[in-house]
Amino acid sequence: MLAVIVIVVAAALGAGIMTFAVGLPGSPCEGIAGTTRNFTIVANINGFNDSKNHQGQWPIMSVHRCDIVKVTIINRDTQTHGFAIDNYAIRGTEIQGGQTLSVPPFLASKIGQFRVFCISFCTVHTFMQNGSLNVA
Ligand SMILES: [Cu+2]
Repeated sequence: MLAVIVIVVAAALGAGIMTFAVGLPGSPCEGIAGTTRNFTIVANINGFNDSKNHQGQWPIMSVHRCDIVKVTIINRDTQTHGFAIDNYAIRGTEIQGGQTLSVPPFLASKIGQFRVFCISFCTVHTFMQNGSLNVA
């Protein structure tokens, strides 16, 4: 029984890695070789990429469906900031002051506009709630 459980877990983990690499069988990205899209977000006292001085959605990251998205966050502030993306990185991550962090790359398999926001309460929090990942 234990052996069966181990095999099932191993298969699930393997499938997880394959899902990341080529898309789930039968998924919209199966057989599609997307482009890797790199984005750099600088967090500081003016928000994400100066979002405090932008109206509406900012920053905006635009990709095509089935692209692989890599986001690097550079925190040039002294305080901690957070980073999350609806649907794709919902748990989010925190970046301490002065640190740089790369979000685990993900496959943009779902079309839509997904909110990008800070999850760590900070002095410019309200200016860090309306970024967007646009998957078209
Ligand atoms: Cu914040």
